[in-house]
Amino acid sequence: MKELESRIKKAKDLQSLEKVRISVFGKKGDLAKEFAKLKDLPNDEKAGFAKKLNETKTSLQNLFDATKEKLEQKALQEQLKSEAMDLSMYAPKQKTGALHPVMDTMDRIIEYFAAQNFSVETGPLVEDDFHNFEALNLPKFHPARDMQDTFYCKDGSLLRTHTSPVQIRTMLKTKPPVRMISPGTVFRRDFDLTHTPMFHQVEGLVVEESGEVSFANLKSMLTEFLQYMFGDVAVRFRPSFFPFTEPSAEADISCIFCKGEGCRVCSHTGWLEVLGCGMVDPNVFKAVGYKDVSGYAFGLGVERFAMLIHKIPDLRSLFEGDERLLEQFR
Ligand code: 2U9
Repeated sequence: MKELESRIKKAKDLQSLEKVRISVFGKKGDLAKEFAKLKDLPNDEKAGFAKKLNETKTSLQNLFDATKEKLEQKALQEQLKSEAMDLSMYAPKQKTGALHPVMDTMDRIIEYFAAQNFSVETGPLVEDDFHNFEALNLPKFHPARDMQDTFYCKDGSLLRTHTSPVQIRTMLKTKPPVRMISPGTVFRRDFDLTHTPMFHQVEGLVVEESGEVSFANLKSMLTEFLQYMFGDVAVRFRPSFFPFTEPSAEADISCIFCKGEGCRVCSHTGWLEVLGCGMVDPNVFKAVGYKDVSGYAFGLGVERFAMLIHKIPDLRSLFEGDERLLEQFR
């Protein structure tokens, strides 16, 4: 009995206690051996021996349970100590990313038109002469091609100068009606204070049966869009010219900096030009084989929108990757 007690007490951890448990309480353990002696005892000694043995077993079991609890506590304390965190330790600040203001603006524009049932179409950045120019009423040697300073590849392919070829591709593969926008990257050989060789556009196109859409529809649709993007602004349309639309117009909003009073940003006109639009020229429909339809289209530069919305004065800062600018959009 004393020997068994000391065996339990000597266990240093839960593993060694488990071994002791098997050797004392197990099927082939010391207690089992003692109980086995019962059958060989004379009947009158059996009851007394069994009683004593049961008392011994209970007392060993109590000692075992207490020891187990003590060792479990010890193990827990050791685990807590080894896994402890030093909350005063220096931790460098983690930088989190954010959408670039141009992408954020693009997403807002896309969300607006998607909610108005426009499909969102994309196309290749490397285009051919037909989809980028010819089909858009810009035949070879047309003076309007000078408006587009183009990056050409040696094989005659080119970097698209606008997202309009996506509308051409969409019309070539689907029947009218069409209600789409084409957001994306475009390229022009232009690099100065107000132009970068790569920039972003969102263009839109609506085509219906002849007579179903009018310039008035275009004006009201764009007025609502511009007021969604810029808030409580006045919108006006001025006649303009684009080879792919006729009639064409440019849309202005009342200056968001001076509320139309006149300031340096709006060149003291009270107005800011924000997009171009018009009724699709019949020659464009002819190029894609659309008959008896009418439609309107518009195009805008996303960088200009982002600069106006966030009051960013210098276009080039959008492309420099300077964290001091980007940090402000987290
Ligand atoms: C098809 C038919 C017509 C797209 C249009 C504009 C007017 C326009 C400029 C805005 C600023 C380009 O990024 S910018 O410099 N765009 O003014 N874009 S109408 O007209 C289309 C397009 C495709 C088939």
